[in-house]
Amino acid sequence: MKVLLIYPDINTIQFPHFQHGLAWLAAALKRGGHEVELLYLERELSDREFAAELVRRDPGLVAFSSTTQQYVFAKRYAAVAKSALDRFVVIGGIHATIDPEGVMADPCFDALVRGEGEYPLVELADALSGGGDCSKILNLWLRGPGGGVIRNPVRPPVDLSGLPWPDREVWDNELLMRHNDRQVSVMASRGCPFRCTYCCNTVLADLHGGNAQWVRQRPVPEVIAELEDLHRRFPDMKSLIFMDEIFTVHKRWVREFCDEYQQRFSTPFQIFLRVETVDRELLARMKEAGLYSVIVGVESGNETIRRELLNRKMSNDQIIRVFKWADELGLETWDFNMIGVPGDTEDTIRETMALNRLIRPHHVQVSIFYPFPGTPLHQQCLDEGLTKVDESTSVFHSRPVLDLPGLPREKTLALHREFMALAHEIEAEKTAKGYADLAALLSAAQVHEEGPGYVGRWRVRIHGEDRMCILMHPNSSAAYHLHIRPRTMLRFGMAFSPDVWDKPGGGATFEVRVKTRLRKERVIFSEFIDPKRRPRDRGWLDRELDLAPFRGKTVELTLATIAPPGQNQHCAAFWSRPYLWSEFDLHRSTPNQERGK
Ligand code: B12
Ligand code: SF4
Repeated sequence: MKVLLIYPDINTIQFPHFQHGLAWLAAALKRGGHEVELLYLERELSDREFAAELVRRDPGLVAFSSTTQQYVFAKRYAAVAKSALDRFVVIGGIHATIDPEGVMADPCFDALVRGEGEYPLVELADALSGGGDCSKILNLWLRGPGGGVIRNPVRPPVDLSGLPWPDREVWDNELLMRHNDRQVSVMASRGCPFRCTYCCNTVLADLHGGNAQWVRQRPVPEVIAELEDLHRRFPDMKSLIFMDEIFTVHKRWVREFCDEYQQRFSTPFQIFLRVETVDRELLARMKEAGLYSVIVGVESGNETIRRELLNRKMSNDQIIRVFKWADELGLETWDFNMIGVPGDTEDTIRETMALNRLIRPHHVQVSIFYPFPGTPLHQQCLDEGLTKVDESTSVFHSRPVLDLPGLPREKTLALHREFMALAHEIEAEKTAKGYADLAALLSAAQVHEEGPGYVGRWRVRIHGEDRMCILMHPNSSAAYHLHIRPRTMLRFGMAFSPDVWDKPGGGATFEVRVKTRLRKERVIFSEFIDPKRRPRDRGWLDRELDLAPFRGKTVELTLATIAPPGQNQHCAAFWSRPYLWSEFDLHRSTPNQERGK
């Protein structure tokens, strides 16, 4: 039977990504003899477009996968699917798992799968194609003959060694590579042994018989064999990311993995970790094996909120220590923060900001808390009357949904903006390159702005690559007084925000000018970029200028953007990571700089 997997990923801040759940489902279905296609909805389709796509693909079974914030789209397109094709429509994934009653109340779904879906989905496809009975499939909820809901129990967690590797064929791999900086995603385990009150893992663990059964680590040789296959498939991969919730759960496993990995591969890899699960020695061992970046949940800087409310028992000291070790070892660091949790006040949010100032990650992510149904913290929010209605939204991470005593929603939003500005500042300083990072030094530059807010520091993501930039709407400029060392290069990238690529208007000229004490200003670089008309200009356009003629001198160096008169002033032109670099800075380069990050 042909199964169409549908994954809405609309209006998120994410770029198209590889999703392991879908990939494992596709692999299991193919092994079961079924045909599989994936419809990755990265933009909103009109109902008519969606129906046409469905009719063209003509599946026997329509299978949605959805997170909570994407459920509005899943529900809408499921209704369209029902009327366009009238095939069996099933939904799985985290939202159906944590809010099954809510999902079954929507008549557009014939059934849902709670928890892990490989075996239930294959059994459902088998039953539907062979005319068998699907009413007793474990994990499946479906409509019974009298209109009631049949709620089958959940089977134990699957044995990961019994599954085929996640399928890579149903994906547009070139698109994924392009959008994710040629980073390939892999998973060596499922589940997490911790029980944070806001996290769906806690619900999943309970559903599958408790944390002990829920956490499963794939054997090292199996993971290595899959990595060998991935290196063969994607010879131009730049890095790997292990999407495991916590990569460092079992220290002994990590050491065995590092031994094997280091012998075979040189691809840098990135992981998620929890601070209690590592010590300096383990971090150093992973770094030696190829680790270049760690992603760490900090969530709150207030220890009481973190311990009592979020059930995260680590201390601030532990967090500070791990970031210090990472810095000493030359690892890139990311952290996740959450503001607007019950109990948060302006003061506690400022404590979270202060902790970030201390640990100074290379990338700081700040979300506004959203209570996911089924989690203990969601229940607490309901009990305390902090949230009223279902405020599900696809942009929840930047919109508060709680009414907290002493912290009105507008205040949470204002603090979020302030935290984001701090994040940019920390990142600019931390990722400083060479001996003069012009983005970090912007506040010391003499800025000419054509209008208010025309020049500023921004982090921008294009084709999956984040960069710290100077936004410079034309006609504006920033002039720096700098000493030019021997053998100095000016490195920078030019770009336009993807938001304007398809808007009317033209391009702009990026210009670099230099003035010395004795000579008047001259233009040493000028290039016109127009992503609206030239597809090749859609991306980071990196350049390097040799500043040898100015060695030993103090100069005024100006970056400017210029648009044709009266045109195109809001074209969102960016200078990405402009910095001066001399050969003597070589010893400062880190693996991330080598990767061009
Ligand atoms: C890796 C990951 C990501 C990746 C990949 C995205 C993804 N959706 O998986 C990235 C980094 C892109 C990401 C981004 C985000 N994520 Co995330 N992410 C995860 C994480 C840690 C693991 C997911 C995973 O791969 N699990 C392993 C696979 C094998 O399991 P699975 O995906 O659940 O799939 C299985 C079953 O669910 C089922 N199944 C799934 N689909 C279907 C469909 C059918 C028809 C059937 C039968 C079965 C079925 O079968 C699969 C195989 O067993 C989960 C945590 C978790 N435990 O789920 C959070 C999680 C999914 N993320 C979450 C969030 C909030 C986000 C962001 C919104 C964060 C943000 N602020 O930007 C974005 C949203 C992006 C998006 N469109 O989903 C929440 C979602 C909560 C919710 N209720 O919706 C989770 C649950 C974490 C949490 N806070 O509790 N995430
Ligand atoms: S450590 Fe991370 S994955 Fe584990 S329960 Fe807490 S938030 Fe969820």
